[in-house]
Amino acid sequence: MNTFLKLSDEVANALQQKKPVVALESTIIAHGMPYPKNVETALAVEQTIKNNGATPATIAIINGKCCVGLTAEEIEIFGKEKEVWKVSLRDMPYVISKKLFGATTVAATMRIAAMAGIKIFVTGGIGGVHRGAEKTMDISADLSEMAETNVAVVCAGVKSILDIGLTLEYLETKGIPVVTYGQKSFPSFYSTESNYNTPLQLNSSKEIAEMLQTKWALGLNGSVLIANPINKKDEVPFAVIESHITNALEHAEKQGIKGKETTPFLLQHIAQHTNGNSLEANISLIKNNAVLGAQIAAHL
Ligand code: PSU
Ligand code: MN
Repeated sequence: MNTFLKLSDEVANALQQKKPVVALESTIIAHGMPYPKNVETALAVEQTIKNNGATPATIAIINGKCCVGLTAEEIEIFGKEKEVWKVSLRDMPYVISKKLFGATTVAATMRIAAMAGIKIFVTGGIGGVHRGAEKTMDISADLSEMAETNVAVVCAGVKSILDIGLTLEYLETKGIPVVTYGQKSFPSFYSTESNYNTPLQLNSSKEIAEMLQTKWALGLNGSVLIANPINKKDEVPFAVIESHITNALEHAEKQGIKGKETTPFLLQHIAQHTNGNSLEANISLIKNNAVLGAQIAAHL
């Protein structure tokens, strides 16, 4: 086995016995939500996965190892500690060789999940093509990773801090299927709707699992984006969130926020300016995704 990989006993046993395992990322804990809600949510999501018959595997970099399956104490460190790196693919060799704390993004989490043999990964939202990317070229490594690595991603659609249309185009170019669970509209994270229809729709976890198996059996490498709309009662309507996003983007521009700081800055700004409403929506949708992810993993 890869010497940089360290599986918890729980995860190693589950994989050995071919039981369902669901990967989880750590950037959402360290850079996506404030303390202590981040830690509470991470633990609640793990519990939700267990309640639905699968083993959770939260992934992060600790002391030179890609850790798959964290203890509650380790999750607490990632939620609290200020000196945690946000690790996308390009940061992995630096953070691992320097033995720093690294919270993994969707891209890095997928790669490590694949090393461990995990096929399903649950998160809130992926990175994508940013608004204005035709000038900044800010396109998340999450998308190029999804073109390559055979780990399916369950999320709540694409957040409109990104250019949803361009992100869908990019996914199409890279041959990444985008399937929405149970509805025609492509969801936009906080809202069940966006201004886009979903390219594909499936209405059960079983059908989704069958599609994943078919894709990989055909030798078509890469991910499938599984968009799971937030529960209607918890959503923040599209128009409401849009005004906060416009505001956050203006502030980012004024303060010269660039590169890897962009996504965490926007997320934090929106959370602050929606009186925590967006945070509650975020927590609700990720638990909702955990249920679907565990169900799909069980069918695989
Ligand atoms: N979108 C969210 N919450 C998040 C992220 C994105 O709604 O926490 C995080 C994920 O870890 C994602 C990363 O992989 O941000 C993307 O960062 P970037 O745009 O710098 O690639
Ligand atoms: Mn970026």
